[in-house]
Amino acid sequence: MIYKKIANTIKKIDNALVVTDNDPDGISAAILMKVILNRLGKEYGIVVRDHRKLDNLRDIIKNHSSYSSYIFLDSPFPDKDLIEMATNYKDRVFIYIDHHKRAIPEELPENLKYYDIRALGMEIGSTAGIAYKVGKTLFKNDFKRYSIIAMIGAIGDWMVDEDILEDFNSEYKNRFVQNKIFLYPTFILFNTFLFGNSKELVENGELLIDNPYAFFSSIDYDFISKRIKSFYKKIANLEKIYESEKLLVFKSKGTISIIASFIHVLYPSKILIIVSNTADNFLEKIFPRKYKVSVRCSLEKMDVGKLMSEFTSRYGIYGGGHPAAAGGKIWIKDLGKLIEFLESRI
Ligand SMILES: [Mn+2]
Repeated sequence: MIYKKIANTIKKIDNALVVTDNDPDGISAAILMKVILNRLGKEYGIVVRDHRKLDNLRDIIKNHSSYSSYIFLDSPFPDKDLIEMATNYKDRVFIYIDHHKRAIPEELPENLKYYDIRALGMEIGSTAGIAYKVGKTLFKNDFKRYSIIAMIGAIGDWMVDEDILEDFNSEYKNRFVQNKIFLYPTFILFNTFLFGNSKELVENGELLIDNPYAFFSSIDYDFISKRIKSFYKKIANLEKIYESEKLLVFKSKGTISIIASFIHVLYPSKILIIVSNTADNFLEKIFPRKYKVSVRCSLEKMDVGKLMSEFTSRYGIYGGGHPAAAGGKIWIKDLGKLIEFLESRI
């Protein structure tokens, strides 16, 4: 079983740098991985990468060269970069734990442990869910109290699976859940993970279970309230630029991923695209040329992650993601082409 394999791989390492995404799934996965590494007595460090910039893998390894292994969580670095790193650093182990990829690369170096549950053809769940199941493989029912952290990550990616829900229901029955409906403590915690400072959350997250008072004292509530305020302001300022029977396109001033997930709920039968100007240098700030793009879609048989990677490999800068939630970067002049492309595929 895959979780046992991952557990065995982690047992064998001496130390690790954990690299994770800064969204609720990445944060939760990193917290669970910390609990696992702590209990196994491994040394580790953690880097929270900004998912808007797919940080250069080379720099991460170069800046953290004292580690003999690296654990990537919810961090879909391109396969060719992963393989290049593993080939260049044969004395180190690269453990790739994710749920974004569609296929396993044909030639894997021995020291690249490739655990992408989507590529492996397993039932799709969150990365936090993978970390949770690894923890449960190792520490059995004693790990169940961390199921609430797995829930938060899974909700963040809209991927709550039966196993986690069952553990959560049994562990927290009469406290958080009734008839499988997540009552408000889970939502409040989820918002903390969604709008909170990801670095702080990763640093203190396990205290939520081990010492709740210390956890809540560690939260920067001003930071959260500022982000929530700006979130609603951006929603109020969305500008509709295209609408058809199945496609809806908005332009936003800044942050688009959370807005897209939120707005999509209100238009469940449409593919939703949100774009926002983005600049890679000073000149582009004055003369915008690129859009950040976030796509959401719950139409059956559509895989917008695949479509975005197909489109951006032809016209865009980069793109990809999940069947129901994808993103990328395109040239502003190509937005019409993207709309045309998606209309033709619908
Ligand atoms: Mn994820």
